[in-house]
Amino acid sequence: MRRAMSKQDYTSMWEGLGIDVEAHEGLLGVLGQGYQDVFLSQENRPAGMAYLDFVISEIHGLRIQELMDAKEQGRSVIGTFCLYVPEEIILATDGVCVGLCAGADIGAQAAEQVLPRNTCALIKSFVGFKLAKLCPYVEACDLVIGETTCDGKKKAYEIFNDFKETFVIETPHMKSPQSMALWQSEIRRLAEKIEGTTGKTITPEKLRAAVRTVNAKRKALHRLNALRQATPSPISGRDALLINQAQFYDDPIRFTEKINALCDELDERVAGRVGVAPADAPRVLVSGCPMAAPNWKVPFLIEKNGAVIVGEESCVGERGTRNLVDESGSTRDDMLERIANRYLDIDCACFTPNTEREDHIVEMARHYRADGVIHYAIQFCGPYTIEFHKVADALKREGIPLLGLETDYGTEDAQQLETRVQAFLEVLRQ
Ligand code: BJ8
Repeated sequence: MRRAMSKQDYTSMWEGLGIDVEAHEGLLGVLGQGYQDVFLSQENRPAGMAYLDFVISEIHGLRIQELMDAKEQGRSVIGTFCLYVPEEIILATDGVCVGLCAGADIGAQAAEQVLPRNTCALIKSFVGFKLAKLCPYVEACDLVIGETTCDGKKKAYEIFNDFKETFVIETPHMKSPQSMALWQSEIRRLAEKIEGTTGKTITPEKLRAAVRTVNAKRKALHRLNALRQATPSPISGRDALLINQAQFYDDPIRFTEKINALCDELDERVAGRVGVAPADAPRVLVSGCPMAAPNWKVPFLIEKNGAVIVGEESCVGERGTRNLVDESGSTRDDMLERIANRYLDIDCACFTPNTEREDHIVEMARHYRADGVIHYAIQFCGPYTIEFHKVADALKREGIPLLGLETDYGTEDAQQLETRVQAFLEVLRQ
């Protein structure tokens, strides 16, 4: 997003990573404009969002430089695609963890050379970014970790592995004692692989410190979420989404400090009833597939039409941060077990049955006093498009209005989506 932001020239760093600098320049130009329209055009933003503007402005610049510096110091960079990969284990080897799921369709053409066209946009995006040489994060990684969540991802990793070493862990699809035993052994296998890659041993002390670091980050995000219960909401849904997206790239300790400082400011806003939208603006909960950066289309459409998003039931949102790891373990195995327990609680639609997710959506709608729910599914995503039916039943039983949207990363359907969003918000206003 250089055009809008960073002054420094990182060209030689990108060239060293094998990035297609010309195509990458085009990407940054488009994203810089999008950022301007979606975020910087908002009125009455909290001052603390300046930090997030800075993070995003340097997301392919200074942050990549930090990763290269870390590698220089003998630390490894490990990429992940999914919430089921515990960041704690990577941090315990002094590694840097980066989230690689991509939210732009710029590499889709390249991806379609190796993937069917009717693959979900998220998968096409991460494969396309690699094939089109557009992502400095992937290139900086010493290893990437995949998981057997949905069919599309697990098959795409076989192809991705031809271009970048990808270690795949088996995520179960049910939450039985047998699944837990499998999952715990997969977590131990992952820990051994990461130790092998980084050349560092995971000690109980390092693992404990890593658990505390990630728990502190999640607590800061819980604090942010709690503040969004207020009317008027002290922060927009777009900005909250941006924070949730940035947590996958930024240094966790610095990020936690900055989000806590932002929450101090939001505390004052709540006390003074300062909000980003009028008190009678419709309050919307967004639920569904993850919105990886820079996928901002749907939240922008919702908020530009006068509503305020008060929560995200998503992996880039509350599904990703809901539970903490129990910090009480004393041995390495104890702690790995507690980590496994926490991660198997995540209610991704790849699990069956997945009634916890229905319950969480209803709970969140009540907790954030949402007037309605907008369910967002990426086209061709089997788990979330199919689970929509169950979600709709659960919300109907509770009398909570629901709009279901299915879309991709393109802009062709923006007008049609906006018309549907406007009609839904009209219903909420009445
Ligand atoms: S824990 S949601 S990050 S798997 S949108 S690729 S499900 S076809 S991203 Fe996910 Fe982990 Fe679950 Fe979260 Fe497949 Fe659907 Fe595409 Fe998806």
